[in-house]
Amino acid sequence: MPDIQTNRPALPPEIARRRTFAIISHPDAGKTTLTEKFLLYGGAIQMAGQVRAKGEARRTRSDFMQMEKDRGISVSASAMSFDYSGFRFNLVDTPGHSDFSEDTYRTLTAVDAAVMVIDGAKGVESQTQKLFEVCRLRDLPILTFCNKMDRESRDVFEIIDEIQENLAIDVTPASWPIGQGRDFIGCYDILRDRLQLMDRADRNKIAESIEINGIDDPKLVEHVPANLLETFLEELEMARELLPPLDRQALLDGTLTPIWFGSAINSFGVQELMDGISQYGPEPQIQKAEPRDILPEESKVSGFVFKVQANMDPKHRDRVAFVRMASGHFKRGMKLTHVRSKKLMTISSPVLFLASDRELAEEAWAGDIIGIPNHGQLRIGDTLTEGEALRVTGIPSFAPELLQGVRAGDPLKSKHLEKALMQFAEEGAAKVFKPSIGSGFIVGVVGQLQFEVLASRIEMEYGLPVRFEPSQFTSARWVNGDRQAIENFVNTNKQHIAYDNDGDTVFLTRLQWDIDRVERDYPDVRLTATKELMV
Ligand SMILES: Nc1nc2c(ncn2[C@@H]2O[C@H](COP(=O)(O)OP(=O)(O)OP(=O)(O)O)[C@@H](O)[C@H]2O)c(=O)[nH]1
Ligand SMILES: [Mg+2]
Repeated sequence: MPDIQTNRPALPPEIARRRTFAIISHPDAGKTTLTEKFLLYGGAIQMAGQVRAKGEARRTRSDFMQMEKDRGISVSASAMSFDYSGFRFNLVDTPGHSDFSEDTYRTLTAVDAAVMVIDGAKGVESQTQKLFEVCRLRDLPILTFCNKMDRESRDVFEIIDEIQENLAIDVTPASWPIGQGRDFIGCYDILRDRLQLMDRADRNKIAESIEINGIDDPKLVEHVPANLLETFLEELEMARELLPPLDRQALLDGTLTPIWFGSAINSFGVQELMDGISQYGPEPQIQKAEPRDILPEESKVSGFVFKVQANMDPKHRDRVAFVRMASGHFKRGMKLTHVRSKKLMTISSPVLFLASDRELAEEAWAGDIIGIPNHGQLRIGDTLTEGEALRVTGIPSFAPELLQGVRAGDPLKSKHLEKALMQFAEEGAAKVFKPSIGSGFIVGVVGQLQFEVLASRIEMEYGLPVRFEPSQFTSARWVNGDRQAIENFVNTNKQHIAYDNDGDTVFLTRLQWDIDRVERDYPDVRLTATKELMV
């Protein structure tokens, strides 16, 4: 049946059943824990590896880097695919910490929806607000999960109000919590009139679910203690009166978010959220590109790289490009045009990211996220097509805000260090500059924690202890202009000049005054804080 609003034909069923989304939130709200439970219900893993307290060893699937395991925080986005009740989920767990937000923002260009996790005790936090604004810019539909309801939480109406006020989006309750903190017993599933009871004894157990025929059903009295029942019925009545009902179109337009309440660690409320994503979440959407947008149902295959990760798995020491398929039906072995270099690439060993491992992807449809192992040809922002010169647009690149020098513990290992740094630069994990005078490297990142991640990864992945140290420079600007203009500029500013990993010229400085001076004295050169990803 054609879609009434867009007048497009219905998507092929294989595409229509795909749900591709990112899980986002302020640090620590429970994204990785929720991801684990999705995998559990998706049948991808038998028993979710508990996400334990910070500092303890963890064994979650999406936090695979050593530093993530050690610290209990996510530092890198990771993708996972699994089937759930007839749907194919492609989920990306993102890091909450703002030092890693470039990764998160890029991920948001590759998904059709976001699941926003809120800590029930904290409500809308600063990073939630920022991420929400990015979703808003892209008109991404948002589904909300209010987590940690097993603990003391804030008043439910207060949380909903805060979302409506701070984020300027309508909220509709998809479920309603019964009891609070230690008295929390479960939720009423508003969309399906069921009572879901949480089992505190077994965290991986599927909640007991009882069908309820309206709020007068005597089963309610049987299962809900009298002291909680009265408050619950009052609240539910108020919620139904004050808050809008679930309207799928409003959700897809990004003007309404349904909210589920639950406790990821207790596997509670997760299945209802997954059913909600299946039933109400968006199908694969149109991808913005130049010179024209890409429709998922186009028969020709296209996709784009939104993340590159090296050394993901010590077993397969290689570099993987994360590719969001934008259109068509991809089959393994296809030859695709790498639009930036205009070269053909045979995609012979694409992988699907499953819970515990990767598997060869024999095929993929628009909406899927696959990994393409490569030797550095594929970079963030690259588009692959069956020949047409399309370029996906809108993938952000952040300006490096902190610069530090880096040195190998063993000075004889500086060639090794260079190799490691180039790898991370190509991955997009840092900007690396080689000053034109002197030796050593200068590394630029967005947030301080990225230095720690780099140091830890260089040591783990290259066996190379390194030291980061203060640099005399604090800002980096790419130098643009014609060749002659750049040459003149370079010759008179040698002590400020460095080259990035592509060999492009960069101006390093400590003072805004210097930047102003260049702009005044060299009208033919242009300094930019970021480098266009696609040239
Ligand atoms: N009480 C309670 N704790 C939870 C729940 N869900 C997660 N946690 C705990 O909250 C902490 C953070 O969980 P994570 O899943 O790592 O949070 P995250 O959002 O992935 O964190 P970052 O990736 O670092 O932003 C862990 O100690 C979890 O065990 C829950 O439902 N109830
Ligand atoms: Mg996490």
